[in-house]
Amino acid sequence: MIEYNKIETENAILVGLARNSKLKAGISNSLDELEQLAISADAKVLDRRIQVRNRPDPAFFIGRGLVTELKELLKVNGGNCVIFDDSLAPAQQRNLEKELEAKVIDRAVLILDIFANRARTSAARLQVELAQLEYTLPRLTGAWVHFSRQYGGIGAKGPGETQLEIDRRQVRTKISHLKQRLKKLDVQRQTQRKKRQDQFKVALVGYTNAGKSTLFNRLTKAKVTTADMLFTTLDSTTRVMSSGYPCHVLFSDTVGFIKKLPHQLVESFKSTLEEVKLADLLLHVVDSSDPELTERAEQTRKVLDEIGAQKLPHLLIYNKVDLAPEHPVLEQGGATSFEMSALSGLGMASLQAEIIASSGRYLQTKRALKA
Ligand SMILES: Nc1nc2c(ncn2[C@@H]2O[C@H](COP(=O)(O)OP(=O)(O)OP(=O)(O)O)[C@@H](O)[C@H]2O)c(=O)[nH]1
Ligand SMILES: [Mg+2]
Repeated sequence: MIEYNKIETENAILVGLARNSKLKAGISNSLDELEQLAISADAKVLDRRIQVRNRPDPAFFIGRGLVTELKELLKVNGGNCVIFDDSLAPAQQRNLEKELEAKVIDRAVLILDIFANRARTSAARLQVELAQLEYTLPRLTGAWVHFSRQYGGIGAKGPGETQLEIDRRQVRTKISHLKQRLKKLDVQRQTQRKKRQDQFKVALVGYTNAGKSTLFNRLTKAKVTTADMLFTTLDSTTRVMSSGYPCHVLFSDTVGFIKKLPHQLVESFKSTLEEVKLADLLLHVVDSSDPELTERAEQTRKVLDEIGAQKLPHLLIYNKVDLAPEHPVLEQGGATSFEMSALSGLGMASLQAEIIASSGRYLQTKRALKA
């Protein structure tokens, strides 16, 4: 992946749109998350604005009044970037950049940028690069190129530099090459998966930072990196356990989900997310101490829906109960739930007993089918 030399750090203003004033508090939480994303992408956040407006302006997304205010704010605070919480149409982005004379990006670009920085395995790097190119293709115009050349930084990593020299056709060719390479990797994966046919497959899913990797490490004695930040895990890790289980149990730790995960990423990570789709049991991990617990669990379900994994049997894991013994109870569609702390180990025994029981039932069904 091509790395851009950072020309200057982004000093950014965050912008969110609330359809009505009742939704303002939710948008404010969303901007808190956007700020975390911005910080993860090495930007500095100077200020934020929420505009109440029942529909986005077709040309500028926000109203002209706010455009003028942002221009002034950028000037006064030495800002050079505006980050929108919602997806901008290519034309809105161009108009805003022209008017504000600053770089304009949206949540999707930030997420793509963080993924580009953190992807380690060749599959993850190819998948991110593909997603970036798919995102960039409709935005390849003189204006966009001009600003990314001028400012560098967020959104200019990965294929950013290439787009300066090449035209759409070349980007399309690159996309098709990447797809071919990913297809080859997919064939290798399929072969690996065939070998796992008799294993009981358990996949951990959930919003980013819920504690999936911490739980995965407890379940498998692995040492996957865990950290209090968004998207620590990008590449899936699997471990097979047999001791104490009636059959081999394959655990997979996967990439976390987030609100407005760019669809290009979901699309290009499909083969990684296949681990989830092919699981026999999902552990949906939620952070009990998260004030946005209900909404974020819903977002996870949406992504599961998008990848066709919504009907799989699942357990609901209220993690981090050490921080929030009193947490909201989710509508869980008949799923068994567990209260636990992956950090301290509280509640592990009952979860493990349930996985042992489920894998036992799986083994019985397999045997019955073979007989
Ligand atoms: N207090 C407390 N903290 C926890 C618990 N489980 C995880 N954490 C912390 O929460 C943070 C995120 O944990 P991870 O396991 O990295 O979360 P993840 O879901 O894998 O996150 P991503 O890979 O970024 O999507 C880390 O700082 C963990 O130490 C818990 O039960 N209690
Ligand atoms: Mg993780």
